[in-house]
Amino acid sequence: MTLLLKALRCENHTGKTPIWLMRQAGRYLPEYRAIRANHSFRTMYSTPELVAEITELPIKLLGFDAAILFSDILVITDTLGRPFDYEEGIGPVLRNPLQTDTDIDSLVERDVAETLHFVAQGIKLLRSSLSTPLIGFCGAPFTVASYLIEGRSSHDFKKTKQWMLRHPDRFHQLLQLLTKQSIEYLKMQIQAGVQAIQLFDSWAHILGPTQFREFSLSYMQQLMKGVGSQTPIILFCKGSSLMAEQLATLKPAAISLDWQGDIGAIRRIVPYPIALQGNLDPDLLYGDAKTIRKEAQRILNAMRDDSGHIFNLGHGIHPDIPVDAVKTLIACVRESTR
Ligand code: 1CP
Repeated sequence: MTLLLKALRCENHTGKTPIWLMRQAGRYLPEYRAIRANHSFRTMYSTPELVAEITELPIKLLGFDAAILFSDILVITDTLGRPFDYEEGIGPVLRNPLQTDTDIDSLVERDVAETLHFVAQGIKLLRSSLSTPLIGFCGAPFTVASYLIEGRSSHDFKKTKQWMLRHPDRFHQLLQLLTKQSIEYLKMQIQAGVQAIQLFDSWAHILGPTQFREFSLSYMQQLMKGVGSQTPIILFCKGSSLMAEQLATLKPAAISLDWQGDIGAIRRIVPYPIALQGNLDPDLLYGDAKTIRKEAQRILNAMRDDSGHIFNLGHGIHPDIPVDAVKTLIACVRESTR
């Protein structure tokens, strides 16, 4: 069994810590940018051969212990007839965001396997060539709902919160619809061959504990139930250091921590066999080799005797991080023995 899958069961007694990074298949790699120069983002994630090639890039170039499927959390919006485009300098932008709560009634439910067939095809291609486990993923319903409402990334998510508070029934209806589509989507990924799943609730940090439970956690729970317990599920939230205790009540295979919390201290409130993933501040990769090593070692030391630690960043790697910084980080994790 691979290091990642052992750690996801809290059964890693090899003395080595697996490492992969969120957004490892992305813009900090010159090889990614070279492919991107010739293709739109949409072409890249909807062409199975390109999906497979880009997913494998960081494995071949840098030697991570796991691959994450090259795709995006927003592809699911296509299954509700609300596609997004990627606009340079802005990010993902919905062509037709939800303007009022009654717009929900205009959402058309499309067959997930048919609409997103290229994802399954990409996974199947990867299964025959990839040397590491493959992590599939989807956005948590709350985060995807916020994109559907805001139309793009937002600083304050005001529209989302207004909708949530003024039309909670409608908001629940939207979350429920996204949950249903996401279960289908994850089942398709599992059937095609992913060996683990990560749920990204990137904007959960805007919620306090009560709203987090009602509008985020309960839908992640439904997703986990719908997908079944055969495939390990990693829960990532921005805010997961604060929400760790609540996330642990769902008994996921792992919780992926943002960088605000002390991973050693959080382990004391997250019981085995829940693994912990994380949690280096992504900005630290702007530092010199000495700084990167020092901070990575601090995390490794805190988790020294832990059979369920997966090294990762507290959020995605920035597009302008030097590849050498990533090499330094990987070398540090590889050299350390527990
Ligand atoms: O080439 C380009 O210009 C497109 C850049 C890009 C890339 C490489 C986007 C647009 N998405 C991706 C890939 C991606 N997105 C992956 C691939 C696998 C990996 O290497 O990790 C994954 C897992 C995602 C997930 C994703 N997309 C999230 C959740 C993770 C997180 O960072 O919080 C979110 C919020 C998105 C939306 C999105 N899509 C793209 C960007 C740049 C963003 C975030 C921007 C924003 O809304 O602020």
